[in-house]
Amino acid sequence: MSDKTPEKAGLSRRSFLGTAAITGAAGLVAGAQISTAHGKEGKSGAGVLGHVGPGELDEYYAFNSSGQSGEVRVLGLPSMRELLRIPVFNQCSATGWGRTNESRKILTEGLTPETREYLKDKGGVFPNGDAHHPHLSFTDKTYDGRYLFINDKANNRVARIRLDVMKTDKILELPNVSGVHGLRPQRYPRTGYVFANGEHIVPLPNDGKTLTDAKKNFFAVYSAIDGDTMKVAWQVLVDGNLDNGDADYQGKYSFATCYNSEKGVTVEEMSANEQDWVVVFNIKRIEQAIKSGDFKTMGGVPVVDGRHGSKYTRYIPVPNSPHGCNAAPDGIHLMLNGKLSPTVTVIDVRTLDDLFEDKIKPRDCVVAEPQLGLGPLHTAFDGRGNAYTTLFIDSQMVKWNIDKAKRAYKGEKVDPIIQKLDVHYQPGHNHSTMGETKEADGKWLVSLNKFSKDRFLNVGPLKPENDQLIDISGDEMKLVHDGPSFAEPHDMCLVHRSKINPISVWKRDDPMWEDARQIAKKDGVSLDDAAKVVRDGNKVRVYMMAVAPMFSLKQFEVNQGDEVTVFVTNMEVIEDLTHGFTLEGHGIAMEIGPQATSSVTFKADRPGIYWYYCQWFCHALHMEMSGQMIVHPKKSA
Ligand code: RUQ
Ligand code: CUA
Repeated sequence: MSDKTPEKAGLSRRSFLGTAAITGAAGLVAGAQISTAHGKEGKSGAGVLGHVGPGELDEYYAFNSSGQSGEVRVLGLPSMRELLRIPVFNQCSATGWGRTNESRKILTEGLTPETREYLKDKGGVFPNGDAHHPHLSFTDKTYDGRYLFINDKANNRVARIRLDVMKTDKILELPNVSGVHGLRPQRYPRTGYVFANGEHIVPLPNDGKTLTDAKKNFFAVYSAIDGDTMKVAWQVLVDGNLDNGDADYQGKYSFATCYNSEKGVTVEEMSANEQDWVVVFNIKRIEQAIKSGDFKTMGGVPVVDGRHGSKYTRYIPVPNSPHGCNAAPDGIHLMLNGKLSPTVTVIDVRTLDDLFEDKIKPRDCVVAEPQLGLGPLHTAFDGRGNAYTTLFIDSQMVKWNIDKAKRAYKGEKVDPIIQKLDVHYQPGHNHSTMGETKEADGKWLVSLNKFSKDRFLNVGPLKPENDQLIDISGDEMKLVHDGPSFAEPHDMCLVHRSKINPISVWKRDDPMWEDARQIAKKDGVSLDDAAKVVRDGNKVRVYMMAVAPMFSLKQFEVNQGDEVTVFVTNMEVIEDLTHGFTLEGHGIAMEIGPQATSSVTFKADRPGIYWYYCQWFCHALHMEMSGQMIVHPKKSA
């Protein structure tokens, strides 16, 4: 917390609030009361299954992607209560994401020059995203609580969310790629790389000069992003397309499934082959290729040729149009979910060194291929040797034993299937608590179902999805809870709360508003103590503070046609005391968290009086927390 509290900034809280009477009302500030009352730990698993009582805290965070809604949602588990929405690729009416200068910088700085040019007369930022795969950063094979990464299939981007403040801080557009789909961070030694799959095949460069002959001219590209700098480290050109991916537990290999080895453009063409494949990427060899210059620079990044015959990749045949790709917490097994085949193909990653040395054939890496049911899409794990696979067509979750599946593959008469549980309906992803880390604890499983049909009150033609909570702590899976969710969570990470330690009050030196800090410095003001209007030609910069229930500027005046930037700093030092700044008639609203600064730039081209107000209910006198922008009309010539 900054030592620049309002008192130190020369503004006593009392004088800032104006009267002692109003100061007395400060006791009605919600945050002041809550700050000492911490909830009790939820008794998850005890008492009523999955029930977390009023005032009790959940044991797990669930980070839920939101598909075409473009955001990330944070839930508590097992209660499945929604706690937060983190805007990422979308525009947010509450927080001003997409409108504030801070968010627009993040939304624009990672775009390619071509996209920036394209968006120039279209508002400068993409209005949408399609976020499928949220995954946290790792250190030594488990979550380290630093970041969450997520893909945008719609506009070819990867975003990073800071988990200390639960805000997006970087968004990178990948060049050479069409449809960023599968995404996984490196598990060991740390993240490290964030691997992202290009799903659609396109000509390279995709500049209109080549438009036909997909088989010969179209390609997919695999990307490794440096998770620390959020820059592309390298890319690999592959045969076929790429769907989902994962990384191993050794830091040696990463993987991507391919459902279109045919390089078809119609459904018939894409599903013609009985087998497609999983591509295995040899991270060390690719790093050496980058060092020794065995790459082409395309779209400003190094691209290694990983097509058939390359020493950087291997293609292991997998039936049939495989989808999900899941590394087991035992660090040994990789599951490739057959989708059009009723099987899951299991690879032993310890065989991969020999595969790259050409001592064995690709299919020699397969150690099991159990028949599980129709439409296997994704697999989760309990850390006790069992796997849980979603069956999209059968609308079931199947629990099976990895070791038994291996014995059956060798010819032993044993059934790997332990239980099939009906889910409602058509599950896509599933995720188990800590299930993609070495600390998989086998307590809960969520089935993310694509259809809810009759499970909830009818809300018209657009039904919610249904994220179902399943207790997997015992021998039998037990369905515990139906969780409706709006369009359209794909995947979810279930993280023990001990891994996540967000702050409640921003630090004044946070990099989020570094630009604002620099601009203020040039104007000779400090964001921490400002109540000031600076005119600079036809640019006007307005600095103000927010402390319940007032803005430090009750009024500011500009001329029609001025470019106005408003900086608001929230000087509250207690938790859960967010203010807002909404300027009526101008499409402007922003969130300002405790000790944060937010800014917004707009053209004042409507003469008149416009009220601004705090849109976050913050005080008994919240309605009074307002001020006026006076816009003087242009003098007619
Ligand atoms: S995919 S339903 Cu976009 Cu994760 Cu498998
Ligand atoms: Cu500040 Cu409402």
